[in-house]
Amino acid sequence: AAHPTREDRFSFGLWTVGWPAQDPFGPATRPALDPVESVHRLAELGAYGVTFHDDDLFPFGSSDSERAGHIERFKTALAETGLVVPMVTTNLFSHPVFKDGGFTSNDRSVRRFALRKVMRNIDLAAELGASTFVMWGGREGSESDAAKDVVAALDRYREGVDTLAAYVVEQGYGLRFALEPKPNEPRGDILLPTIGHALAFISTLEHADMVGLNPEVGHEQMAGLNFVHGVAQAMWQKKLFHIDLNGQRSIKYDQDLVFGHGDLLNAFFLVDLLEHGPFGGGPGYDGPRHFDYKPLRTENIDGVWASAAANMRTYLLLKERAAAFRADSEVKEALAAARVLELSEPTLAPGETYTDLLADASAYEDYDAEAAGAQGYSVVRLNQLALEHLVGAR
Ligand code: GLT
Ligand code: MN
Ligand code: MN
Ligand code: MN
Repeated sequence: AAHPTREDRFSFGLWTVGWPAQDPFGPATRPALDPVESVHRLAELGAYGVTFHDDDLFPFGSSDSERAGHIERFKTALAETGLVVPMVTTNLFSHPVFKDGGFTSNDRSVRRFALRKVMRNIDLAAELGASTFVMWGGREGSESDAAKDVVAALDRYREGVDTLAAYVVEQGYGLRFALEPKPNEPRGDILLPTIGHALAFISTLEHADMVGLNPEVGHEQMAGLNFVHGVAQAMWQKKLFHIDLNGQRSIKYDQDLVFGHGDLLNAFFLVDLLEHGPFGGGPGYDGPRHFDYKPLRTENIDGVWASAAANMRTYLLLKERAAAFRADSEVKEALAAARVLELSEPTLAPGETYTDLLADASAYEDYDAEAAGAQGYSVVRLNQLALEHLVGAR
């Protein structure tokens, strides 16, 4: 059962398996990978989709005919393997022109160039049948509070997303945008640093309905936040348009580990939420299970494909364990003992108003707060049952 198939809808960025493992302290340890080979290998391993930045497919500055040639080879590989392109994104962070940002560079000409680069790539995304267009603003930010007017930057960020949304609507493209938060790296501080900041920003947009999130496991964890909580709120606000699965071990640089190779218990509850929805009922997540990770710098090409397979196998193993957790009668009893499902019951009765609440002496005047304060919630037993399912002890 832990063998991936197309129905599992696993997808990978070309930049993940294709990362040659250069870092700030040393050069690449692996040769460049041909996107065509990545498409074939990912298909053989059981993925259904592949995603990319414009610059992953054709080098920045390619002539029109070079660009077309790269796209043609890629399309042939897609046709040969049946892989689809569910998501496309734009590189607004590598070239030095973007060193102070794309949509929010202090230099207006850079902002205009960035919008044009994205529009061109939106056309390609539509041509390839993608449904989601990710925007990760890695260079939108600063290292100095003197050097960036954050209020003006947010105006320009909104202007950029509004302009691009209007373009998508007027072209009749069936695309939705997914903003990807990250707190820092490569900038000292990045705008829209967390799921919460991004959700608040989206609520100010002209086309807020077509803009959601692409949260990444490690990015919330870099900020010390609980990824499951963030994803749950994104789902609650119907903004979980896409997801970047990977692993991170605590607050430090962006590790982009294999999914589950970081906070494993949080990964278990994440898969449980995506697959089964909240405990009290409601939909899970039905989009692609997209891996955004980096094969370790220690690995050669065999290790690259082993790590791609590991992402999918870990997800499927956690999915199995989560299903067993949900089906276990002792877990059901423990959920009831912890009163987890009681939270789905509205606090006021049907038709009840605050006037009725004020008149209810049992809610306040006669309420035994001491007794309620003395009760236990049996959380440890429930959590231990989850852990035992996770490690295969049940
Ligand atoms: C880059 C970043 C990722 C984003 C990608 C999309 S690019 O690798 O670190 O988290 O998802 O632009
Ligand atoms: Mn990351
Ligand atoms: Mn990354
Ligand atoms: Mn990502």
